[in-house]
Amino acid sequence: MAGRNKKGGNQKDLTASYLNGEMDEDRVDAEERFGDKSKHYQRDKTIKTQAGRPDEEIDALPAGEVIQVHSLYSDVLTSDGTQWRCVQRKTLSRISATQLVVGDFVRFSPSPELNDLVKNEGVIERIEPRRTVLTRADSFKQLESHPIVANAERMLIVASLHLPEVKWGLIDRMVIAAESGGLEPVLCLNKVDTAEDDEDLAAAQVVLDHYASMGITSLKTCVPTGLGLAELRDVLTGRTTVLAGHSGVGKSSLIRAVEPTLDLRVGEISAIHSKGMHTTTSARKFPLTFGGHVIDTPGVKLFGLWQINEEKLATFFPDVEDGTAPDWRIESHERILESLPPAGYDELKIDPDRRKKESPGPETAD
Ligand SMILES: Nc1nc2c(ncn2[C@@H]2O[C@H](COP(=O)(O)OP(=O)(O)O)[C@@H](O)[C@H]2O)c(=O)[nH]1
Ligand SMILES: [Mg+2]
Repeated sequence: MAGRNKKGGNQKDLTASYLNGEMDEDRVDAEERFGDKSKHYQRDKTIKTQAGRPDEEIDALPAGEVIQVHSLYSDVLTSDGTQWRCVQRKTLSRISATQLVVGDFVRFSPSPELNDLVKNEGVIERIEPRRTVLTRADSFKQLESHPIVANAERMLIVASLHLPEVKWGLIDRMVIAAESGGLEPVLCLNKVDTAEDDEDLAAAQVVLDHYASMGITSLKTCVPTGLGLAELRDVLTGRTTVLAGHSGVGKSSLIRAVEPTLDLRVGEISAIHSKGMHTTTSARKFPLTFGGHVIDTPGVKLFGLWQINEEKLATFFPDVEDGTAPDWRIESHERILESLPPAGYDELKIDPDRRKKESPGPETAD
């Protein structure tokens, strides 16, 4: 009883259907939590129960896609357009090493409708294997993997020619994060109207041509004049695209220019709110009326280069390998190489000295 009283408000509603009978494992779990058995015993037992659940039973459940992850529940959209508020089965979060992220495909058990207010709620029973995954870089370099987006097909890497000035080394990092996660990177050089002169623009074009020689496509855009917006629309149509790029480069403006009804700032506002609720990710998926989706990741400054070692990194720098790289690419390669965790890092404990060195001091934090 103490357990139920502990939950308040919203969570109580969600938990009520969760505990109401037909969900055997959770009922057992709720009862055992207050017994004298050790935590380990309960853990083993719930894993067994979950593992024993026949796959075909789960195959028959409704399928949906996670469009936003909150701290207590996730929004799951089914193909008929219904949005469900789903909690993750406790046993599921215990057996799966990875947390639920935006873009995950799931199977869920709809909870019984209690009344008009408590409906379209469910319990996620299974996360389907991910086709692609994008991870977030955290402090202490990439010592821990934090997936933030699953199953996206493309990453639109937005930079502005000036204001703020494009840093090609950071673009390289984003390209690698995309490609290593299975996403196709597309570069979007925005604010081309800020070019100082023809030479300035020509220099940027040389860089874009260099990327093209490595198979990476790019766009040049300008929101006030509409330059490149038709091409941008084509890139976004019919696919799921993650938006990447630093604040101020024009991501929201570009999306609003091709889809006037969509205001990504809404996502930014909700990210601020959810921060106080310890939400693990602020990524959010938006539908496009001309087909396809964009995923905005406000607050994510850097994507993680997860599981990239020196050898793998070299495959992203074929130009450095064959001696055709311009200086900025050589420098960029060196910088990324320096930032990679040491070989065998996953077996290392983070030592406090290393932690001190790498954690940004107050004067460098932004
Ligand atoms: N000159 C110029 N300014 C732009 C362009 N696109 C966006 N901006 C401006 O750049 C600023 C930041 O844009 P915003 O869309 O909020 O960037 P975000 O932080 O990447 O979403 C705003 O003041 C926009 O009006 C462009 O193509 N040219
Ligand atoms: Mg924005």
